[in-house]
Amino acid sequence: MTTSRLSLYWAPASPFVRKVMVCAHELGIADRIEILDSAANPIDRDARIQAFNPLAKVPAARTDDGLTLYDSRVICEYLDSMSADEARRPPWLFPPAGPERWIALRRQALADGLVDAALLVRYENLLRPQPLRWSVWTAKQGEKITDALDAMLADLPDLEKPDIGAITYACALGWLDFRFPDLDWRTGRKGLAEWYAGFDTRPSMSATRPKA
Ligand SMILES: N[C@@H](CCC(=O)N[C@@H](CS)C(=O)NCC(=O)O)C(=O)O
Repeated sequence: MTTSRLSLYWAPASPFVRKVMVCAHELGIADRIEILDSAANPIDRDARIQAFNPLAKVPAARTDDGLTLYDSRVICEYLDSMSADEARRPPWLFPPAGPERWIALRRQALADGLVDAALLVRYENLLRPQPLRWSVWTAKQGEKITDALDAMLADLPDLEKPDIGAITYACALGWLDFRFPDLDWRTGRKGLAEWYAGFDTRPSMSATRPKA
């Protein structure tokens, strides 16, 4: 693999974009990502993003040699593999096939799923016209968020190992604080709150705080 830089459709508040940037910081290659401005919106799709990703969602990326990459899961693994190839070492963030990998990927799926549900609630409240909003929909997405948080509490990653599972947990929790400050997810989940407080001190987290 010869690519040394990546152009990335980026958004300051997206937890999925943040996941990519946290990975880049952990790998020490954040300065090799060229940030492209974008305005992802499901009902006003951004044609610039769509040139990279038919779904017009961020993050979406393109390598120096013209390979387009999406979604966050693919871009994060690409960055890990690119950095490992160049440094001639094993990947750091995505463990090799085996129980450690499946657990890290499962944690990524869980925390991404939490954000998917929370994003649907946000879009429902922000984008859907008031008369069309459905409280049952919002409540049921809320159940998914609660159940995902409980599952995260029961399956805490090693604080010393910032793999893709841990990074995804942290970006999801940071985004809940940012977009749903009244959710109070810490109550009754002391272990998860403490884990997050510890992970959030990493320089990769400080460098990527979400902004409105
Ligand atoms: N599974 C995707 C989710 C990406 C996603 O939902 N991004 C949001 C911003 S946080 C977006 O682009 N929304 C616009 C849309 O839904 O059309 C990933 O992991 O990258």
